[in-house]
Amino acid sequence: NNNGKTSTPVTVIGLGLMGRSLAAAFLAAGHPTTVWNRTAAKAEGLVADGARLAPSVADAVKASPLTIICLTDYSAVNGLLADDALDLSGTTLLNLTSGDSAQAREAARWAEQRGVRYLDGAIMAVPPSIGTAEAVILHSGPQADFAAHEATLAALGTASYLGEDPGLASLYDVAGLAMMWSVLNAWLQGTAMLRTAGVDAVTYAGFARLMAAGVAEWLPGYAEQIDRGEFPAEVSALETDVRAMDHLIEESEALGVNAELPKLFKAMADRAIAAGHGGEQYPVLIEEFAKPGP
Ligand code: FVH
Repeated sequence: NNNGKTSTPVTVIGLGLMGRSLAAAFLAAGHPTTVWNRTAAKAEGLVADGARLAPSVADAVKASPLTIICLTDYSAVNGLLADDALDLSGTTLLNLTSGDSAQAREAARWAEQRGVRYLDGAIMAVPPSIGTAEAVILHSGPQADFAAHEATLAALGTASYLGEDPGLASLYDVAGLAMMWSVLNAWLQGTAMLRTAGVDAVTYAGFARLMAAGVAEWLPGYAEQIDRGEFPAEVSALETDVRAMDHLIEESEALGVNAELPKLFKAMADRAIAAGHGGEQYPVLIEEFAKPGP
C-alpha cells in the first residue's frame, strides 16, 4: 500500500467517454492501470497520466487481476473476447457495457464455458461523476468475484452488489431508465399544460420537483402491498384515481396539448377496474404491468 491507497493493477478495455473516466479514476486512486482501445489515440491523455497502453487485448487482459470492459454494446464486447487464443485465466472480467439481461446472461454462460471469471455491471452515472460517491455502479454475478475486487472498484464510486444472477445489473439498469423517462415525461406533460397559462418551465419545475420527491416517498409502503398481494385502499381507491385521470385527459385536450400519456394511464387503470379492483389501492395495477399489453 502506498499511503493507504491500494495498488492492485487494473485493466480498462474501451476508452470512450466512459472508459476514459474509469481509467482516470483508477489512476487517481493509485492503481497501476493498463488500457487498450481499438483507436489507440484515445489513450494518449491517460498514458501521459501514467497509464500503460497495452499493444493488444491479449496483453491487456494478462496485465491485471481485474479487467473492466466498457464498449458501445455487447456485440463489440463479443467481437473482442471471442478470440479463443486469449488467455483469460488470470483476470476477472467486469463488463460495464450497457445491454439487456439476456445479453448479460449469455455473456455469463460464455464465460462459464470458457472457465473465465465474469461479473456483469451497469453504470448508473455519467462520466464526470466517476470517482465520486455519486457514481453508483451496479454489479451482479458470483459474490466471491465481486468481493475479491470490491476494494479496487471503490475507486469508481459507490459499488452496489445485487446478487448472483448476472442479469440483475442490466434489469436494474433498464428499470432505472423506466423511472427516469417516466418522471421526465410526466414533467414535460405538466410543463406543456402550464405554459398554455404563461407559466414558464423554471417556475413549474419547482412544484414538479416536490411532486416527484413526494411520490417517491410512497414507494416502500406500496411495495409492501405488492409483496403481500393485498391492496387495501387506505389513501384512495383506484376508482377515485381514474376520475382524476379523466380530468387530466380533458384538461390536456382542452388546452390543445398532447394527451397520449394521460390516456395510457387511464387505459391501464380501466382494465384493472374491469378486473374488479376499483376499490383497491393504486399498486394493484402491478397486475397490468406484469403481463403483455393488448
Ligand atoms: N456516456 C454515458 O454517460 C453513459 C453512462 C451510462 C453507461 N454508458 C454506457 O457505457 C458504454 C460506453 O459508452 P461511452 O459513452 O464510453 O461510448 P463511446 O464514447 O461511444 O465509446 C465507445 C467505446 O466502444 C469502443 N468500440 C465500439 N465498437 C467497437 C468494436 N467493434 N470493437 C472495439 N471497440 C469498439 C470504442 O472504440 P473506438 O471507437 O474508440 O475505437 C470506444 O472505446 C456504453 O455501453 C454506454 O451505454 C455510458
